[in-house]
Amino acid sequence: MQDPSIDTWTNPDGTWNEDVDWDILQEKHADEDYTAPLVPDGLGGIYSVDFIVEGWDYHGHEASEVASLTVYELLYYYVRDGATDEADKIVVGRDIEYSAMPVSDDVQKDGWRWAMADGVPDKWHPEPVAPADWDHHGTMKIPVTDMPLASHWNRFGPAYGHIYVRCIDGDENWHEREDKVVSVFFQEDPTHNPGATDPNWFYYWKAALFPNVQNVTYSSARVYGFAAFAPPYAIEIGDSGNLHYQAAYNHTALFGYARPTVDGKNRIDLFYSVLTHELQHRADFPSLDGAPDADGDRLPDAIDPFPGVINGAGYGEYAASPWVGDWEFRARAVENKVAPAAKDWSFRGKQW
Ligand SMILES: [Ca+2]
Ligand SMILES: [Ca+2]
Ligand SMILES: [Zn+2]
Repeated sequence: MQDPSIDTWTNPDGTWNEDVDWDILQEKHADEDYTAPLVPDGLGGIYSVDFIVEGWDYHGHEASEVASLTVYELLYYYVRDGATDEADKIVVGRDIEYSAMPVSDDVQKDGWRWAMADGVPDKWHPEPVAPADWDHHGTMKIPVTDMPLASHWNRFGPAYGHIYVRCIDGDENWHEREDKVVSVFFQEDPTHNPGATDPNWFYYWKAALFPNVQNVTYSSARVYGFAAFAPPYAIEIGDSGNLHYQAAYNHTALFGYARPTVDGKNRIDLFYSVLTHELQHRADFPSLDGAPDADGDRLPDAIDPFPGVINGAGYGEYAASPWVGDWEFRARAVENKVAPAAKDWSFRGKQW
């Protein structure tokens, strides 16, 4: 048989591939590399590839006998949060369950290694929990010392969640995959961040939503929030910035919307709302600079929602104060905020 030649193989779905190798035309033989596709779902992680070599010329066509090759996939079963079994979602400091398996038991598997793909710098360093060493399945955990700086809050999520796993077969061949991508979350707690003193939800949400706003701190002494009346109008945010800690919110129906309720999905919204509220106070507090103020409540007529009435909004909690009620009205009028989901990588938050 003269040239040309074509070698041919089957895909896992039964279709045929053809690879014209023009070197074969000259050499009549060639070494070919073949990268097997991943096993499609539903085939149980195993399939056969049939190879034949065909050739034809002006005189005719010949084909070799079929040579079958069995392809095993190093198969992911799951990488998930251990307590909730949420697939492809893991949380710093919580147990992560993992499992992968070559499907054939007639091939010895050993030398397992699990990791998260290295970055520069390396972001996550999961370690095995049980058993004490890596295996094809088990539990691992990312240490809380891996929590990133606030300005690196978007290292959570899938950005560095690439899972790497490898094993060795009975012929001492290494097999590895790193195409599993999981999203990494943080669990809200009072510490566990490089800032050390603030709750981590405050630490990360402040950076995500208000990265350039200064003089905002967390204070456990505050219920909701507080803005100082004198420069630099420092703001303190309390635990009500997060419904995880406090269910009730003392909100009036004056603005025609319901406060967010506790449903496990809106803590970042509460933080966004409370800080937006305090920032309105910060904007208003310096406003009285000799401008007309008919009712003397220290809100100039131009921005006083009730310019002729002291505490025109009628806030009962401010009845003892001669003037702050209408300031409060302005802050509550702007506080109904919904945070973009992309800003929230908290466990059981908007992207969980
Ligand atoms: Ca006024
Ligand atoms: Ca007024
Ligand atoms: Zn207020």
